[in-house]
Amino acid sequence: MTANAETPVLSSLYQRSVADYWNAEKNPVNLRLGEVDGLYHHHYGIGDVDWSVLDEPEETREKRVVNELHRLETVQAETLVARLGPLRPEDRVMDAGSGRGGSSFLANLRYGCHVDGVSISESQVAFANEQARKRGVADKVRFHFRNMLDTGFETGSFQAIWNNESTMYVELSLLFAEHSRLLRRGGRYVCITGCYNDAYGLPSRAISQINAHYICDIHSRSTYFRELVANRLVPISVVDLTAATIPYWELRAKTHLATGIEQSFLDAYKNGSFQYLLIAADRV
Ligand code: GPP
Ligand code: MG
Repeated sequence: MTANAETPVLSSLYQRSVADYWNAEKNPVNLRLGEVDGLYHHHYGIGDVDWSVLDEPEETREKRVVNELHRLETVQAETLVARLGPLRPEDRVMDAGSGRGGSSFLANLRYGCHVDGVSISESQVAFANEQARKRGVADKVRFHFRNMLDTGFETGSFQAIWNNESTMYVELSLLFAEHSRLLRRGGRYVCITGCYNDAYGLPSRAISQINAHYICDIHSRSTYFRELVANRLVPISVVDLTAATIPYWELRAKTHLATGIEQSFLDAYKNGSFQYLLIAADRV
């Protein structure tokens, strides 16, 4: 449970339960997709769907479905990574909640930069470091068993930081204080997240179902902007990706890879109570 005697990585029972989930997680919807090209994602997809994959004969259908879902998830990660730049190869960036490493590898591919990924799941960290070795980028892309709320990295040492669907596991006041400390002035923060739409009041039932499924705690839209600004992170662009992610969920719901949470996402997005947002901010 500890990285060293003074600073335990996991600081609560809640964090322990999240770590247990990810240490044990082996969903085919993540592993089969990752096997396509070695980019293992733990986030959802965006963009137009090629529906012809569902018309395939049985022998080829599963493979085409896997490729199509993976393509949509990679488009999502590339959309996030594009907002981190411009970055130089000597720049250092951090992937907060790095999972099996997919977004980190894409950032390194695009910019050649140094990437540090952090996760409270030791299995994910080991998996991602093995991927880095296999891809021949272990000198530049490294994964650490650390807590994104208290990373231990040096103040002002990062040019960019992102969370790809990992902010719902932490209190944003603590997260953005740490990001603000780590980013140098003029650095960039980007997240893609699902948030509840507080124009409708408290979260809907579907959002409670998503929280229970992943052991997370989806924040309201207003919490993001309040806590960003309170921590010297000033939004420069906000993109509502809700309409762009619905087709991914429609496809996923119709495939052998569905996990049972698909209808909750579709209900929440379609009734307006839930939004899928990209937020980019500058550290001032
Ligand atoms: C999991 O990705 C992502 C989360 C738990 C974050 C929750 C996101 C929201 C927008 C609320 P995954 O790829 O591990 O999930 P799955 O196994 O369902 O594909
Ligand atoms: Mg997934």
